[in-house]
Amino acid sequence: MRMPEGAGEVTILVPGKLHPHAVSRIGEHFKVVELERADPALLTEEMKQDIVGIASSETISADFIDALPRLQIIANFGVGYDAVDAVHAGKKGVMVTNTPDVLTEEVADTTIGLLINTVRELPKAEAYLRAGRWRSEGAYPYTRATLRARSVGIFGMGRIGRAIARRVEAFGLPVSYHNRREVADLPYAYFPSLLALAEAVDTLICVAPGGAGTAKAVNAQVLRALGPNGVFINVGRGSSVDEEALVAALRDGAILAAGLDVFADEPNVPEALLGCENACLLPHVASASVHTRQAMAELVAENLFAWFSRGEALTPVAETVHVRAKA
Ligand code: NAP
Ligand code: 8YV
Repeated sequence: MRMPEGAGEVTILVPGKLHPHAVSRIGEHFKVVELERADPALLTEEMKQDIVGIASSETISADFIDALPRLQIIANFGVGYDAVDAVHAGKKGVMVTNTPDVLTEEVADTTIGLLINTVRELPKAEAYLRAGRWRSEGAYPYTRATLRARSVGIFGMGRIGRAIARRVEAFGLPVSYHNRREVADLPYAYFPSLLALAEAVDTLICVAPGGAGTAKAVNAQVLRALGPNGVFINVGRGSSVDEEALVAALRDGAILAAGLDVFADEPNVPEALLGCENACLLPHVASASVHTRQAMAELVAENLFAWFSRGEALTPVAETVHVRAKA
C-alpha cells in the first residue's frame, strides 16, 4: 500500500476488543488508540481532535459519532452492522464498512451443522456416550426429528442465505424464502411475508440482519405456523426473535426444536432457554474459525487503508454508499 504524505498522522480508535490481526495491521500504517468501550464520556480532548477512523465490533451510537468531529470512517468487524448507527453516520458524512463475503461459506457451513445437531441431537448423543450411558443403558434413543422430508424456508436470502440454500438443495430438500424484495435469478419459491413462508415450511432458518426492520419478526404466530414438527434455526441476530415466545413454543410443543447461534442480549442467554432440552445453543460461533476471522480482520484493515490512501471504501454499507472522502 502506498500512503500519502502525512498518513502517519492518521489516528484510528479501537474501542473494546478487536481481533489482534486487525489491530496489528492497522498499526503498521496508522496510530492506534485503544479505549475500554465506545463511550463518549471516556474520550479525552486530544482523542476528539485526533481520531479520524474507528475499527470495531462494538456498539457505535449516534452520540459517539457526534463526539468525534473529525471522524471519517467506521470499519465494522462483522458483516452485520446493526450495532453501528449507520443511518446517522450517513447523515454526518461518515463512511461505514463491514466484512461481507469473506465469511459467507463458513457461516453457511456452521448453519448446516447447527441444523443437523438440532434435528439429530448429536451434541446430546455425544454427551450420552461420554457419560458412560451407552455402556450402562444401551443405545441412544432414536431422534424424534429427521432432516428427511423437511421443507426449508430461509428468512434473509442474501449472500449467506444463498450459500445455505445451495447446501440445503444438496441434501435433497426444497427451499423457499422471504426477503422484502423477490430475488430475480433464484429458482426458489418467494413468499412476500414471513408468516406466509412459515405456513409453507416446517423448518425456518433466520439469517436476516438485525435492527428495527426485523425486530422480533419471528414471533409466536410465525413459530406456531411451522407446526408441531417445526424446527427454527437462527444464525442472523437474536433481536429478530421474540425469545419469550420461542421458549413458550419449545415448552408447549408448538414447535419441535430450535438451534440458536445468536441471542438478544449476548452473552446473556435466558435461563428459560438454557432449560429447554429441545434447544441446541451455540455461543455466536458461526464465523469463528481462525481462517475466517483472520480474513475478516484483514478486510477491516484494508477498508481503512483504501479510504485513507485513495478515498475509497472496499465494502461500504448501503446507508453510506453516498459518502465521499473529504478532499
Ligand atoms: P445480506 O447479503 O445483506 O443479506 C441479508 C438479506 O436479508 C437480504 O437478502 C435482504 O433482502 C434480507 N432482509 C433485510 N432486511 C429484511 C427485512 N426487514 N425483512 C426481510 N428480509 C430482509 O447479508 P449476509 O451477508 O447474508 O448476512 C446476513 C446477516 O447474517 C448479517 O446481517 C448478520 O446479522 C448475520 N450473520 C451472523 C453471523 C453469526 O456469526 N451468527 C455471521 C455472519 C452474519 P431485502 O433487502 O430484499 O429485504
Ligand atoms: C462476527 C457476525 O463474529 O459478521 C457478523 O455479522 O455476527 C459474526 O461474524 C461478529 O459480528 C463479531 O463481532
